Amino acid sequence: MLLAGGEGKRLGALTNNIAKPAVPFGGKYRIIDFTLSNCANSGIDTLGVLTQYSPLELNKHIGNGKPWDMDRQNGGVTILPPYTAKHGGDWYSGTADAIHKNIHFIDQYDPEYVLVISGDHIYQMDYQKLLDHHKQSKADATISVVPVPWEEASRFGILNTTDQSRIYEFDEKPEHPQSNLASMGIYMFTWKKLRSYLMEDAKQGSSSHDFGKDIIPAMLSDNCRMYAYRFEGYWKDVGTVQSYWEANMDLLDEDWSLSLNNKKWRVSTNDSNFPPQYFGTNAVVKHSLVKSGCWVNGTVISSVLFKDVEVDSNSLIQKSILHPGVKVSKNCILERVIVMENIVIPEGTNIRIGKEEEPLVVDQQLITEMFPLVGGEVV
Ligand code: ADQ
Ligand code: ADP
Repeated sequence: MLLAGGEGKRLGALTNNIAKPAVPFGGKYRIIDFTLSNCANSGIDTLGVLTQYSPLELNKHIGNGKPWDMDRQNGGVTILPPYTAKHGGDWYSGTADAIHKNIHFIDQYDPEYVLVISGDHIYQMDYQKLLDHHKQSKADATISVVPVPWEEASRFGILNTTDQSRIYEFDEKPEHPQSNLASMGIYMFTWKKLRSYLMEDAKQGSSSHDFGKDIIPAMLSDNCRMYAYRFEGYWKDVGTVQSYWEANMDLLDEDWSLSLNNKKWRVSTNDSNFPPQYFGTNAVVKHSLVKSGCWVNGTVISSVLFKDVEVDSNSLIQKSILHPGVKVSKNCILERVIVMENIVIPEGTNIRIGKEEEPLVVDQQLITEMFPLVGGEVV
C-alpha cells in the first residue's frame, strides 16, 4: 500500500498544483518512480496507491502502471482515491485512516503480510529482504530504519532497539531526540495484526489515525513483536525544498550508492518522446543531467535539466534544477534555484542564492513580482 496523498506543504510552490509524489525529480522522473520501481524490482505485483491532494497529474502519470510492469489482469496497480467512503466526500484524516478505509481492497487478496510505503522517498530498496527479516523475527511489525544526521532527527519517527533489533521505544518526531535511528516510514505488517489495530484505532475519536502517532505506539505499548530492519544504502525523504534540492544534486555525484545507471535496479518512468538534446556552439555543460528535448547555448554547471528546457547564450545555470519546459533567456545567472514547469526567465535575470540559504523555488508569481524592479536584479 503506497501512501501518496500527503499535502507536501513544506515543499512550498513545488506542490501548489501537484501531489508531492508527482513532483519532477532527477531530470526525467517523478519522485514516486523510485518507489514504483522498487516494487517492480522487488517482485511485488499487487499495489494500491492511496491518493488525496491534487491527484490529477499523479493519476495520469501512473496510468495502468505499464512502465513498472504493473499492468496485470490480477493485482497490478489500483489507484485508491479518498472518496470511496460510504457517505462520500470524506478525506483521509491520517495515514492509518487511509489504509483503514481500504481494508476491503486488501482483504480481497487475503494477504499474510502487507507492506506500507511512502511515495516521497528517494532510495533503491529490495522489499523482499525486509519481508525475510520480518518472517525470521516472527514479527507483528517491522520498521525499516536508517541513522539520520542528529540535527534532522526531530522530523522523523525515532526509535531504540535491543541488540536483537527488537524495538522497545518509539517517538514520533520528538522535540529532543534520544537517538538518531529513524523510521523510514516503511513498514511490513502481519496483516491480521495490523487489521485489528486499524479497526480499534478507527473507533478512537481522539486518535489522529496516523501510523507514526497512533498505530506504532499502540502496538508497542501492547508489547507486540516490533522489529527494526536496518537499511543500508542511500535514502532521502524529500519533504523539504532543501532535501529535494540535495537529493537532485546527489544524483550528480558518481560515488553515491544511488545510481540511475544500475542495470540490476532500473528506475522506470512514464516517458514521452523528445528529440535529442542539442548543445550549440557556445554551450558549456559540466557535471549535469540533461534530458532529451533540451536546447543549450549557454553554460550549465552542476545542474539538472528536465525535458524541453532552453538555456540561451551568455547565461549561466549553476547548482539549479530546471523543470520541464523552462526557457532561460540571454544574459541570465541562476544559482541554487529550482525553476518550475514552463516558466520563462526574462533576459538579464540574476538570482544567486548563497550556500547558507535554502534554494529558491522560482514560480510565475516570483517572476511577475521581480520584473517591475530595476532590470530584474535581485542579488
Ligand atoms: P511523515 O513523512 O511526516 O512521517 P506523513 O505526513 O504521515 O508522515 O506521510 C507519510 C506518507 O503518507 C507520505 O508519502 C504522504 O504523502 C502520505 N500521506 C499522508 N497522509 C495521507 C493520506 N491521508 N492519504 C494518503 N497518503 C497520505 C512518516 C513517519 C515517521 C517517519 C517518516 C519517514 O510517521 O515516523 O520517520 O515518515 O519519512
Ligand atoms: P564550487 O566552489 O561550489 O565548486 P564554483 O562557483 O567554483 O563552485 O563553480 C563551479 C564551476 O562553475 C567551476 O568549474 C567554475 O569554473 C564554473 N563557473 C563559475 N562561474 C562561472 C561563470 N560565470 N561562467 C562559466 N562558468 C562558471
